[in-house]
Amino acid sequence: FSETGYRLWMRYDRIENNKQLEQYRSQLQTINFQGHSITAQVAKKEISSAFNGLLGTEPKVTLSSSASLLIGTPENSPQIKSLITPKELLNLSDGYLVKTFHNKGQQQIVIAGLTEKGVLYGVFHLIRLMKTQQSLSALTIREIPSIKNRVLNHWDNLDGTVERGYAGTSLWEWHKLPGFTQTRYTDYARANASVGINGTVLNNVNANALSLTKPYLLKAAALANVFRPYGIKVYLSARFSSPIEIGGLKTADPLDPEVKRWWSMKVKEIYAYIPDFGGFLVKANSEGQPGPQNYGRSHADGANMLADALAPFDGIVMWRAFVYDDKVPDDRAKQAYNEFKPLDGKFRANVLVQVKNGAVDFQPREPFHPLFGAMPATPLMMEFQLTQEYLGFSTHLAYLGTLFKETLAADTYAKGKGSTVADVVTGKLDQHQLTGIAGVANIGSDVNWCGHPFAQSNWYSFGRMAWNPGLSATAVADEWIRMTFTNDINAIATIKEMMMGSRETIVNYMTPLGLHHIMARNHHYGPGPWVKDAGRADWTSVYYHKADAVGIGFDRTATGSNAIAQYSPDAAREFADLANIPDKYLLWFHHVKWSDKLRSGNTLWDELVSHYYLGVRDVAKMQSQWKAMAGKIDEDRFKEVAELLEIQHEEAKWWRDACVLYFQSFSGLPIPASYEKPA
Ligand code: GCW
Repeated sequence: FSETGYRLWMRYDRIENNKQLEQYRSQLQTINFQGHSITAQVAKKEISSAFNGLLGTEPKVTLSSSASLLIGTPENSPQIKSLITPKELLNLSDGYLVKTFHNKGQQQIVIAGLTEKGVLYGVFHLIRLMKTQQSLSALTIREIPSIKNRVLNHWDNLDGTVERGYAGTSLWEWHKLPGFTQTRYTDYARANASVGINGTVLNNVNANALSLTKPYLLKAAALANVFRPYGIKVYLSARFSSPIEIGGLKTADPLDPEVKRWWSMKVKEIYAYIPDFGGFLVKANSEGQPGPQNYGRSHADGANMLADALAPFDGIVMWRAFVYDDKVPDDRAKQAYNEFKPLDGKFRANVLVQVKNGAVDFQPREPFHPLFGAMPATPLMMEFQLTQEYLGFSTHLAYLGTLFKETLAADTYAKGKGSTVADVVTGKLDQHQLTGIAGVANIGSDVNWCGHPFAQSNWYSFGRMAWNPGLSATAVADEWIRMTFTNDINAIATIKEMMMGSRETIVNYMTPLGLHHIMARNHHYGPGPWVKDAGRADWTSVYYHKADAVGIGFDRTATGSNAIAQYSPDAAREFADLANIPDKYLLWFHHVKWSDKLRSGNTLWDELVSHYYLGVRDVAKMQSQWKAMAGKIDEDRFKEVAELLEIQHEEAKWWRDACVLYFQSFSGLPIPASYEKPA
């Protein structure tokens, strides 16, 4: 039996630490688990397989109020009702309590939720505590999700391909649905529920209208049936021109009464098959997709028309703000703000505007999107990309928890210092009840789901941070390592160090100091700073780095595109001021002379070169760190990561050499002597 990584972070193997094992066994002898809903049933199943695996024994089922593990809601369990105060349950929504009580020398652990979904999440929390070998003796946990809709976006096409997917083909076997549903769908749901993900958009935002026809709706309904017990709602990407393509109408104009009627009927039909359908995700008037602007209408007109159709069923619209068009002769980074900011307050109550973390496109590093904080009257949803389109696909090791955290913690200054992006997304800053966060999935048919064993950590950390954006990237990495690889303290320290530096390392050998979008054309794998497209400035790398004999970088200050003015004055001031802007955003906002001195004392040229060389050296360092993990990790995953790191090292050199030599053709400066010898 080889370790393929299929089990993700949900490996229920016997706890190796004997003392810990004995303690858990003695603390968990009997269980009183109330509830009969489909959700309670899967929670019971989960806890039984976790106990069987981790402890090698199952607690005895009992109805006794003194069971060592008491699980339920105040509604279904009189014991829980008497133990938990109404105050503790206040605003718990789908959250939960995990508490240890001590009674006459007896210890009792209680998992309580207001809803059975909350109970399920509490069960997964207890399993996590055990898998990470935490003490259960004094628990006082009260967890409430900070964001309501925590959703994966699958860019899966109906033909089984996945746009920007690097982990095999689509998980959804459309041709066998709805008749056959594989057990893998259940494992997918378990993994999602274990980190609190509660929604999934099944199909690509570059949508095919066929996905809204009856045969495909029935397939989606079959998936929804599998996911429902795990508290996961199904959503669909809606192609805006569907009324024409599958409805036989002449127009998709959102203000046309026939079009409105068509969508209402369509929505009604969907709810007949999927009673808890989540709603629509829409990419409109971007990269050639149809949308309301085709009819001279605004994004709000389009979103509101769909929102009205969904409202009677409590469905929502997630309307993407990722719009750009080469017909708009301005800095592409400005377009979303220019189109959406004027629409603030014009959307229906069940519309979320979904904004990518940065204004260009899921780069290894971008400053936060200027729309965050700029649309106080509209709930904004965060969109992160888990699939590594611009970060080495599933070949390079990139833990993105640090990227998520960097964006969430960024200060928009929208309402003064401390107005973080996280506060915008959680609705805290502008008191929104409807909140959401999306992760573009990195999941496919690969045996290990995500391609690279470490890519699993991005699915995991997305879920954990969607639940609680306050979690630190280190804490999440720590959990994930313990659950996925080992509880060995030394191994954890080493692997954590690799993970925590991994994204910065990629930034260093790909796009240091604020450079962006210099990847090869179309597929975005490998360097392409020289790329030129005769027809389209915005598909040209040269456009983004703007290297010339004087220097390099995109002037987005007042002397350039002035994209900087889209940020609130305090944030803009920091970015505009060369003395204050963090180096990591320098060339995003400024065109800097090759000879200018940076904070480090180096000239820009020397600093740039040093980042490229550092990136390569740090991959080599990861390789030697990983080598030391031999014997501490199962052989299969050890070998896989070692070999992928080998490829990554080669490709980091490829990036470094390509970029340094290319930029040198502008700077005309030598590579500093200390770097002449390749690492
Ligand atoms: O990052 C770009 C990708 C496209 C993608 C688009 C989007 C789904 O290169 O493949 O299309 O973003 O987010 O809409």
